Amino acid sequence: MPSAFITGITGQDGSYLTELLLAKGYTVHGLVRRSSSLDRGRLDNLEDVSDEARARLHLHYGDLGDSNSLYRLLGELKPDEVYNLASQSHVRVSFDMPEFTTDINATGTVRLLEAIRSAGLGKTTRYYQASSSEMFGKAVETPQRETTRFHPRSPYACAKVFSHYATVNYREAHGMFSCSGILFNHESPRRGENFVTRKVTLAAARIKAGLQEYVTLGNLEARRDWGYAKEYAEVMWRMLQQDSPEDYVIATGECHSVEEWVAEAFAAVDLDWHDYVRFDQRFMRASEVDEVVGDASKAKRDFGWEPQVKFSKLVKLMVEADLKACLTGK
Ligand code: NAP
Ligand code: F7E
Repeated sequence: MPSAFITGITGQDGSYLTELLLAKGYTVHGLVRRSSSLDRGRLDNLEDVSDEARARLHLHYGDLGDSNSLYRLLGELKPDEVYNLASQSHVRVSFDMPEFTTDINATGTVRLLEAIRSAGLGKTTRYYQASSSEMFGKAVETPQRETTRFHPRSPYACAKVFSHYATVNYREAHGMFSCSGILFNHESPRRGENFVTRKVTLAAARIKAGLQEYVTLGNLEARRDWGYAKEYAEVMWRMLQQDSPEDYVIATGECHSVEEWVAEAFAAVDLDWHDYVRFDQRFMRASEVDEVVGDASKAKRDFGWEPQVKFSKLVKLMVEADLKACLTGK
């Protein structure tokens, strides 16, 4: 049975990928950070995982900032596949903590790649890097594809560009099966509560349920290509099953403004958003990504990938999940 090592396993994507790999019969090893709380809500609530499958899930303490833990774990576990999903993933926060963000999102990638090589796995283990549409930033062409030049606009995006090229370099220099998924924004009911999509669907649900009065937001004009995280996690696995390592853009090809997301979410609970949204300068960014939209035709051509859930369906499924949780208290 194949085995996988996932960094960032407690995050949105890590939880979906874990469900998928367990369902495929993998043994899954996850890297978890020590924290004062043992709350790992997403992993505690994995869906459709039998007791037998859950017994194949193993969590290990470590950190992308700590080489020793990575070297020890890769040496001991010798996984067939490594998925590097861990990062300080909040773009706005990266302006407050640029050094930490660079250490984890950029240097952390090299620590992990070197740990794989040092364990003697450089020619056998397959590596997936979580690259991001934020790398396109002030985009030089629309839509963005694998060949579009990067113009990062935040410490987060600069670090992701570094890791993207490190992944290419380990492929070219050391012959590793290392590849990047350049994933555009992907959302779900498991999305962190301080990303704009979830912040808004949660607020709409809570306001409807009488638990909240209003929500404060920043730039409503930014435009994003939002897809469904569950579908995007499946692509990560698919990329590692190809005959050769290649990078892929994964996107829906549809672009909507934050304001459109807000309007759709409040409409889903029969409310007019104008009555509930306030502006707060704190949520503005020093340099913004105004608009990104992806062209995923390479993924469609090579392995038939096409998104099933797009904007309206996605907003609706997230609002419904938040409303249900508000009303049932779960
Ligand atoms: P997320 O929910 O924020 O999860 C991030 C994960 O990284 C968490 O498990 C977190 O652990 C872990 N982590 C953070 N710092 C770490 C460190 N120093 N050492 C070890 N683990 C650490 O992010 P996501 O949405 O699932 O995204 C997964 C990856 O894809 C990230 O690399 C993100 O930058 C990238 N990405 C995301 C999107 C998107 O739209 N979601 C798009 C493109 C790329 P804790 O639970 O302990 O905090
Ligand atoms: O912001 C605007 C904000 O934080 C989206 C990460 O997963 O996707 C994500 O990065 C837009 C921005 O996502 C608020 O200014 C307005 O223009 O939800 P976000 P992001 O920055 O696009 C990429 C692909 C990643 O790789 C990242 O890891 O919404 N916005 N008002 C706001 N954003 C937030 N967070 N909060 C607000 O109140």
